[in-house]
Amino acid sequence: MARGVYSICFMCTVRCPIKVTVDRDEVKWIEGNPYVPGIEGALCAKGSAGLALLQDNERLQYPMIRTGPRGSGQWRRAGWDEALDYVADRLREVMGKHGSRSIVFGERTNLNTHISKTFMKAIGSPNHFTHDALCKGSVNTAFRSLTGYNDTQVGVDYANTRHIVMYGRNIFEALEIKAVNSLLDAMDRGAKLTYIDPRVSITATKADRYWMVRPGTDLALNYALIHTILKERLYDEEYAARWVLGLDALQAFVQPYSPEWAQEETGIAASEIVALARETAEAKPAVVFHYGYRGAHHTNEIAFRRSIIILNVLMGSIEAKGGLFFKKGIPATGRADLQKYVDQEFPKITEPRFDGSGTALFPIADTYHGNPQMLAHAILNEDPYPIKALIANRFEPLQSIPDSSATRKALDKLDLLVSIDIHFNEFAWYSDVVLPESIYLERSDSLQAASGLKPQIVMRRQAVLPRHDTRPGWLILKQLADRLGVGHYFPYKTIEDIWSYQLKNTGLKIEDFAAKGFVSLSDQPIFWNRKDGIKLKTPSGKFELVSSLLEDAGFPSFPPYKSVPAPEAGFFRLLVGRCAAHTHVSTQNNLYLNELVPENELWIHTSAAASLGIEDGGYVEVSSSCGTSKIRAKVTEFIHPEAVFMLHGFGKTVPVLTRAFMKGTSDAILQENISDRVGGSPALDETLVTVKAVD
Ligand SMILES: Nc1nc2c(c(=O)[nH]1)N[C@H]1C(S)=C(S)[C@@H](COP(=O)(O)OP(=O)(O)OC[C@H]3O[C@@H](n4cnc5c(=O)[nH]c(N)nc54)[C@H](O)[C@@H]3O)O[C@H]1N2
Ligand SMILES: Nc1nc2c(c(=O)[nH]1)N[C@H]1C(S)=C(S)[C@@H](COP(=O)(O)OP(=O)(O)OC[C@H]3O[C@@H](n4cnc5c(=O)[nH]c(N)nc54)[C@H](O)[C@@H]3O)O[C@H]1N2
Ligand code: SF4
Ligand SMILES: [Mo]
Repeated sequence: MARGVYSICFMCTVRCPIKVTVDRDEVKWIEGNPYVPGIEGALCAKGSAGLALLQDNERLQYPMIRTGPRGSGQWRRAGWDEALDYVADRLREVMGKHGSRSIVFGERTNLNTHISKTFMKAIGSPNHFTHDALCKGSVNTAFRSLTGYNDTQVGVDYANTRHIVMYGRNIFEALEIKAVNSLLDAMDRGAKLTYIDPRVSITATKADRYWMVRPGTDLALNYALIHTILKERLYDEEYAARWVLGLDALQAFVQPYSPEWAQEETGIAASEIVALARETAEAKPAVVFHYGYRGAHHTNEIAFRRSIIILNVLMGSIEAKGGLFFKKGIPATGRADLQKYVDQEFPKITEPRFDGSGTALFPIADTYHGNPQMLAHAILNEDPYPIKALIANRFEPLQSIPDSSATRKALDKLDLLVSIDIHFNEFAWYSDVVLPESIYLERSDSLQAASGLKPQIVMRRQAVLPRHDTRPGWLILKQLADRLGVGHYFPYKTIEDIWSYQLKNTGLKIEDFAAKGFVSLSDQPIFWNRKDGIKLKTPSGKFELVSSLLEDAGFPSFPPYKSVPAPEAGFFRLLVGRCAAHTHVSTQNNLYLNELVPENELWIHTSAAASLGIEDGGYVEVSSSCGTSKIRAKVTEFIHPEAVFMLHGFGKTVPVLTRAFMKGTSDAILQENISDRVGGSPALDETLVTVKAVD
């Protein structure tokens, strides 16, 4: 008989709650969890394609040890004991010769990150990094500089907003189901959407106002908005008087940055900029200037993200209904937080991190996450010390870090490459040992504390038995730890042991999750009082426009604007992004999703294409200072003439991925590895490329 299993989707990182209908160990149907407001059965295309992932015979099926040269595709199947012994032996050798610090563990944050971090603390290495800096490190630092909280502790009240402004936050393609549904409902009730992007994305087509900004100049636009808001006293004066530190300094700073000045730089009419300032002020405090993720990554990104958050502060929208809010965690509901293995006592690690995070290179980046873009530099230059082994878990160094040829060269120097993945990604194919994880439908994971206006705890529960000889990540790491003599930090055998450990002090039980897959801890949204109750964590207890975090590290709070020159003739700024049918580098070979979007194309403006003799659908060669690759052209009016654009995640060179093999190209081949050293993110939209027609 069919039964419903409540769990959490993992076709992308958003982790929507789902209901999986299972009959005799077969998945019959996947839908959004009907009990969750804003989800109510909904799933995106990728979520539905979980069925194709389960049945995919091109995914990793058993542990493997390399037998030929790296990348040759020569493997032998191994049992788990043999593969784990092999990895543990090599790790022990490396640690014996070069110390624990020579081992690096990189992963995309996931429900078991507290276990991966435990693993690294147990073996005594400071070098656990996450993908965070590659995604939104500068957003993280910008929030910390202004509020003392990082970006994951902040949310958007889409449902109640009256006007939302997005800078390349392409929410209708780079989507989160609940946010999209809530925003569409708000728009039905009259909320306005202003969208700014050098490219006409799907979000642009749904906006009330769309501006094709000149690439990389959004900061000029924001300085002009702030200039207008302060000059016309459009801000929330009472809120500013209570909560803001440095308003006078900001006012003096933006004085020269008039809308007329910004018009020259951005290509957006001064009158339009003034109109937006006035319109958003009318809707305040139910206004959101979305802080974004991946749009506009440049070396001055920190200043751009701060300017967006400052606009919210001026509108008094932080902790207002319809604005931004600080996410409330389990303790805000009077219960103790989940217990984490990583909070145990470990021998102290005194070595610095390998990636410059928290040292002179990236002094104020978030050391919890690190700066993975330094991987190749650190390995090739043994700076600050030799690295010898890399374990990548749910992370793809060869496609997710800019300048893949440098990364590959660096990997060649390592003694051990281990991939914990579900697919043969480029890194897995190049590694020495592959430890295949069971997919999300075949495994349970650690509980997730879902903080928000109404905090919850959510459970991923196994729906069916593993189809192949795969294991959950939390078990793989424990079994490695056992072999390295540090198994006592992993006091569990089953997932129930992990759940009980996590829930120990909360007053909740595993059974509480059976009915709906989650436990709600508050019926009412928890807002702090905007008059006197906002618990800011900056030293001053205020929104620090003049930031102690920045200034103590020697960085100005308000760096003067540097004009962005138009690329020289023949050059274009390479912009990248996502589409609704794919997740980063993970889904290009999925049977269903590959059918929807089989390859990426290079968007190029009609006028530029005409002068270069490029035809729509024809092939072009794209070159940067790092590499060259071939891709089909999409000739269109819908992109700024200074830019070209491609989707991230294509260009697979692993032959066993028959559906995605050699389709399109990888942006990481072309992107130069330069960073915003203050915020911590690589400047992924900074690279200039040339384009020429080829056969
Ligand atoms: N379908 C799908 N959804 C996802 C994901 C996924 O992989 N697939 N991933 C999730 C993750 S991890 C993330 S970080 C988010 C990313 O969410 P977004 O940041 O919204 O997504 P991107 O597609 O990277 O969009 C970047 C946009 O910025 C624009 N852009 C480039 N340069 C500039 C500029 O100078 N100014 C402005 N204003 N815009 C510019 C690009 O043209 C592009 O449209 O999406 C999340 N949701
Ligand atoms: N060049 C370039 N680099 C980028 C970006 C870009 O646009 N261009 N975007 C940046 C952003 S926003 C982000 S968030 C990061 C994302 O960077 P990554 O984390 O590297 O990307 P993903 O595609 O999310 O997943 C990486 C790997 O996880 C595997 N995987 C999927 N599910 C599971 C699972 O259940 N278990 C295990 N063990 N593995 C699994 C996939 O097969 C894939 O090989 O990339 C960043 N880097
Ligand atoms: S947005 Fe889609 S793929 Fe991502 S978790 Fe939600 S349903 Fe799954
Ligand atoms: Mo991301």
